[in-house]
Amino acid sequence: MKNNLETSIADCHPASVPDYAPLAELRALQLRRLQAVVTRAWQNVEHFRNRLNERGITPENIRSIEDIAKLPFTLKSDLRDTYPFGLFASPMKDVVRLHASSGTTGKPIVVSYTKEDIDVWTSVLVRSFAGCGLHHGDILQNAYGYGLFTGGLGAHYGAEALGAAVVPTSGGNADRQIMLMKDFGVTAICCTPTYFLHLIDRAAELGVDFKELPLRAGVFGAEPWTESMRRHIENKSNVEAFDIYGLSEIIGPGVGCECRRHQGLHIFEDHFYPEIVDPETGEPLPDGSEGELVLTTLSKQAMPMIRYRTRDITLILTGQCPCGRTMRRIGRIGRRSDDMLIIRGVNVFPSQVESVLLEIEGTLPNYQIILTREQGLDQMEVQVEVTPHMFNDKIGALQGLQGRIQAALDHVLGIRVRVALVEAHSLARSEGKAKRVTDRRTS
Ligand code: DLL
Repeated sequence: MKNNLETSIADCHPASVPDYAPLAELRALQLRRLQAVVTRAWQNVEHFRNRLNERGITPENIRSIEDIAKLPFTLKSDLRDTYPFGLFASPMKDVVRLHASSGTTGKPIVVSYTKEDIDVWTSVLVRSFAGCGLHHGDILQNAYGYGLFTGGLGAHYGAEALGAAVVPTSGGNADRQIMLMKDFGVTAICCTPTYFLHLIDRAAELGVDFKELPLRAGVFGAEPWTESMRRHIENKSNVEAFDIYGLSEIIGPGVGCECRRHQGLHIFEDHFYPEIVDPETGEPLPDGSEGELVLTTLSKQAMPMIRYRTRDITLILTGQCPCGRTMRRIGRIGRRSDDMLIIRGVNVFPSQVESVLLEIEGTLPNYQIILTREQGLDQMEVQVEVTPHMFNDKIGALQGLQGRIQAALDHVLGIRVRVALVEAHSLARSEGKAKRVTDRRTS
């Protein structure tokens, strides 16, 4: 018998609750869907067909779920190299939405959705929210950014389909967020965990006690966070804090989410097949071993992703969750195997900073990125060495250069950064591989 907490999902969508499917049924469904998605990608995506040809395999070679290991990986660079639409498996007339996320250089990576993809995305968010104990009647403030980022619209449609009343505040303007939360009697919030820490601090300054508000659940993700941040959030508010995971390449938020047992994040395995591989060799690792999460979309139409290397380091937890769901769980994502930084929920690669600086006259190819956290908010400072004659010039020239760098970085990174110009040779040189990033954010 499931307890009351877990039955809330059945209350929402009684006809489609695969979360508790018997394992044999789930594996059979996964195999059927894997065969279909591989066939779809093979027929419609030249890049993927070439990859299979190189390996001498065809979709017919996928006879069991374990055969997934025969398939080639997809990397972020594949999205970059086929920019913008090269991995689409649907004609543009069937695409109803495009989103984008930071690439490693100036161009973003682009993802697309058909109507069916949007319906799947909405359904996994309904299942995520329901697993957090949210339901029809909740008032949910959605402070994930709306726009090209998947967080805002993804969470929005999921919450609406659940039957919650959505307050689409998007990110920013903490004072207004707090006012609306109080005045509207908001019961649940979605945002990055660090933004919620910032709201807690700002509310205290405004004399608002989160413990006196009806706010009872927070669904936090888009960046790594820790158990100590969870404790801090829960001590300072009456919020039960949930970890939600996802990435644009796979669908957006809702690839996996914690349930009320808080023992890992259930992956919605009927749509996203998880594997863990050794980040160095790419060899599959057994459940329980830490490694890189690799995900395959089992039902994506517009842009199937086969064995996508997420670069997120985690493990697949062994055993079943006491909630009764059969969907496997992953542990918290604490780090990545590449150099991607997440700043206020936005993905940033040091190589993007480098490509901006290379284009700007007067800078030297030596820079440092300093990350700090002020009042719960991430700050990024880019220190850039400039050519000696710039420092000999008038102050106006330096200010002009600083403004140009600032504007170019803001444009390419999509976040506000501070720029500090420093004299040539004043930044520490490293003996080996350049150390570009100093991360002073503490959890
Ligand atoms: O961050 C989607 C999302 C929106 C997830 C809202 C959760 C909530 P991207 O911008 O493509 O998509 O960034 C994906 O963010 O590969 C992880 O490195 C990181 N990430 C996402 N969720 C978590 C989490 C969205 N719960 C990248 N814990 C991923 C740790 C996370 N890292």
